[in-house]
Amino acid sequence: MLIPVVLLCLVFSSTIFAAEGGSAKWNKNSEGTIVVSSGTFEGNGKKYGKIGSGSQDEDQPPVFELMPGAYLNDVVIVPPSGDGIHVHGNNKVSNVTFTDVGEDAISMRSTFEGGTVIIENCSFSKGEDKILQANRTAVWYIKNCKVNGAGKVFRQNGGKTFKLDVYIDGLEARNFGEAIVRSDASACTVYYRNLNASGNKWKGKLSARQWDGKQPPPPTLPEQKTKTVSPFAKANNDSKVTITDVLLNAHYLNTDQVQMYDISGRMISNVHSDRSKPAMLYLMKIKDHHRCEVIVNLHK
Ligand code: ADA
Ligand code: CA
Ligand code: CA
Repeated sequence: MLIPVVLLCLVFSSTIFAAEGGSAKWNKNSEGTIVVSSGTFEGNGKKYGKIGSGSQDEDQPPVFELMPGAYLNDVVIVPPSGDGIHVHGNNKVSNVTFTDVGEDAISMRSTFEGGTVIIENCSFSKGEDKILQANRTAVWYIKNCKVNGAGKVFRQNGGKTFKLDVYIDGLEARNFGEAIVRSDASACTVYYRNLNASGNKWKGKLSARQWDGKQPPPPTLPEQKTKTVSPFAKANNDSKVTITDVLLNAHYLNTDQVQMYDISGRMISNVHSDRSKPAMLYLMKIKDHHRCEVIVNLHK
């Protein structure tokens, strides 16, 4: 059954829908993050980044936020690179160069239900700790990538047991401290071929198997189906938008600009406190001339 997940996404007053971005629907949130809500953001080799501190601090904003089904192609991410690229499932990241990885490079958040992530022809330099971070059940396919400098290339946190399948076909990894993949989950399986790595490959309870590229078949992505409905529901000073079953990716929001209430009418504050948890939003009051956009994701 097709259960639409409705995502409420704020588009701030000076939103630009420029030629850049190709077929993508995207906007910049108040933190400067480029939120790609659907389609493919074509960067044409341009530089993005200069966000956050580039340190190991958590809670830095990402440079790109790829909503479920959104793709990113051909960008260079320059420091400070903040929290890199956030993915949510059924995303493709291709031809992306990180010249100096920040807290991490690509992480799947736990806001949505996960899905497949393909990372193709990307290179990651100067990472201190993690390059790829899995916070949700998913299939990851790492294809023709290079890492130069990392603690671990791929990390599922200790104490986490959710299922992960990690396919590696073509990875050159240099100057990493701990392992290519570190996971304590026995439900984490790595299938690999064409791996050129100079150190310890695996750490933890995962199982790693040589892969012939055919069995299991390489992961694929579903057709890009994310569709925007109701182009813009305009909200003026005092309007309240009432939507049920809204899953809100809370860290888009700047509490100075938006007041949110839960279903009992209690104001929700401090929405930044845990970026990995979605907030259920039922009532929303939007100040000034900000607009809101409702997106129905047909993958769900
Ligand atoms: C830490 C943190 C996780 C997650 C992760 C990440 O491991 O404990 O909740 O945020 O970083 O994705 O960067
Ligand atoms: Ca982290
Ligand atoms: Ca991170």
